[in-house]
Amino acid sequence: KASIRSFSVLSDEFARNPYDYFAFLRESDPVHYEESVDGYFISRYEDVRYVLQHPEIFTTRSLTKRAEPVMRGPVLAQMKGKEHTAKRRIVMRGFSGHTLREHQIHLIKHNAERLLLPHLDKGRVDLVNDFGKTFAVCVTMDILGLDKRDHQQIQDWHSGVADFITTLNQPMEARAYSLWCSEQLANYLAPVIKERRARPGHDLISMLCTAEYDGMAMSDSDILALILNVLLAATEPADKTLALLIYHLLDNPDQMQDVLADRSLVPRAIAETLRFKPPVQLIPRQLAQDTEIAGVILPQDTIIFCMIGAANRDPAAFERADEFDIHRSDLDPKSAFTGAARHLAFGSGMHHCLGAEFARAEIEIVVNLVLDRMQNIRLEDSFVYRETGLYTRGPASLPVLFD
Ligand code: 2IO
Repeated sequence: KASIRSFSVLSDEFARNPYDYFAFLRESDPVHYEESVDGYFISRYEDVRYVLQHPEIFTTRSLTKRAEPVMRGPVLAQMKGKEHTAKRRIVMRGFSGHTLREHQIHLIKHNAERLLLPHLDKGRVDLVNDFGKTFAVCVTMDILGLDKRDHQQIQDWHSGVADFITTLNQPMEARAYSLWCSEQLANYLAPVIKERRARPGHDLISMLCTAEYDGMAMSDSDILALILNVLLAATEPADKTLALLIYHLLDNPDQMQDVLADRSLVPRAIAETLRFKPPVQLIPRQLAQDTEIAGVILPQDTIIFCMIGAANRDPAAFERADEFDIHRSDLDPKSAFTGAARHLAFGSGMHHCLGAEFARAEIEIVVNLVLDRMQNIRLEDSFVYRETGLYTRGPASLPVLFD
């Protein structure tokens, strides 16, 4: 199917169906060099896990170029030591702080119901473009405490910023547009930060404004970077995960029936979707020293990309790894959303996704609502399934019909 000399992660074939090439990469080219990005793509489960669990060797320094220009300051993934522990805890409290739990479940439900309602009489909805994208950005805006009347604006600027981080060779004009979007977000958020410092509420921005690190309040630019960090990390993968889950249940009618009959299977279905098709397919790292991976010696400063999708389908880690099976015995829905997860969709080690538990709640609530309100849910007849994205990846659209 592919040969080492001609294969490229940037080819049209790979973009159409990367899953077809994962076995070739793991077996024949586990440390694949890509000239145009001057980086190596790591595809074996064991190697990817090792990389993610050794942040002193495989650093996040590459984010200074990949993310910082649009994030306008360091994100959590770039931090370490005391600063990382303290700031991660501050952000984490905004997502899952025990006093606010009920409130968060309520806001997820409220947004899902409000945004689904206008489509229910029609018997048709595109779960990505008519619902998922708006749902994802509205939930994030509620967590942050932003005015949802501006959701379209924020969604557009978010897309521009996400494009910068997730495009491997971004053209110059697109880059300029991304930087412009980032600037608009900064201008939009500056007066909000000012106001929350003066009159804090219970939202995440207020928590960032009032929290102290090392006995000091955070600067406006530190807060801005963390707001953009949350905006991106919470929004970008959410619509993709929802659409991937619904698609694979529709594609496996027996498993759809099982879930409809027993909703306690929903967390399993989420976890299996994340293993089978992680919405974040790549995690970049940069070498602090000369290092060997799978027999290949790479020099200090080398950029590498962990291929999460390929690692999650490694037969060395999962049985029948290329099959979508919510009942698989090597998947534990209890640990799947914690640092002890076997699949690598939330990363692994010290930077394991802090929003994992929130993501589970968000997807669980919206999937249950979709299945409750849309009887006899099915794909539109003429629909041709297509995914887009190499870095963050998901269905381009998912038009479903229901009674
Ligand atoms: C925002 C890729 C959407 C994160 C990123 C610059 C840092 C970090 C991630 C995830 C998901 C995004 N990286 N979340 O891979 O915060």
